[in-house]
Amino acid sequence: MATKNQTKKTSSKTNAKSLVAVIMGSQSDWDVMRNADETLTKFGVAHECRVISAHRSPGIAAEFGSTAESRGLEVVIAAAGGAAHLAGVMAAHTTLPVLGVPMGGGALNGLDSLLATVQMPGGIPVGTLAIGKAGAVNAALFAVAILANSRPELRRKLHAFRAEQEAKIRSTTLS
Ligand code: RP5
Repeated sequence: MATKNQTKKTSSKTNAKSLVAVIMGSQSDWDVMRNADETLTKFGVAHECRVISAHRSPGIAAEFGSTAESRGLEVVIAAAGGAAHLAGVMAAHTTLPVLGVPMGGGALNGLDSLLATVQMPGGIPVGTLAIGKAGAVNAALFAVAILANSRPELRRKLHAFRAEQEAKIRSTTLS
């Protein structure tokens, strides 16, 4: 079992450098954030997943954010619960697009994480997705959409994914 601040997993079929980082405040977020990992894997996007806490490991968070661009990353997905500062801290340290995923559960059922992630003061943007699993999947799809601007193969895969979703709806019958 991976411990806090360890790289949880690096996913790349070709051992290419990661284009997307999926980071989360705690190992307890992994059950939800594995959905982002799986979605990026489905699209064949080289990525890495790891635990970094804005509160418990502020030095690691600052270093990760400030070196993200020079390491070749193009998008950072940051998930956190409670007083969810991780995405905001990442955005403070990098000009790469940062996508925030508020974690559910906790005393306020994710409303605290949602507000903490989405309410960034002007000047330091965080693109905030839905609470929990939907947000994890959509953050990955959003990352793919960003990468697809300069990668026609990813754009084709996104079109195919949408067509597949539509075909499923079209073939749904209610008994
Ligand atoms: C946040 O606190 C994490 O992102 C997690 O969602 C929440 C609870 O963390 P644990 O106490 O389960 O480690 O920093």
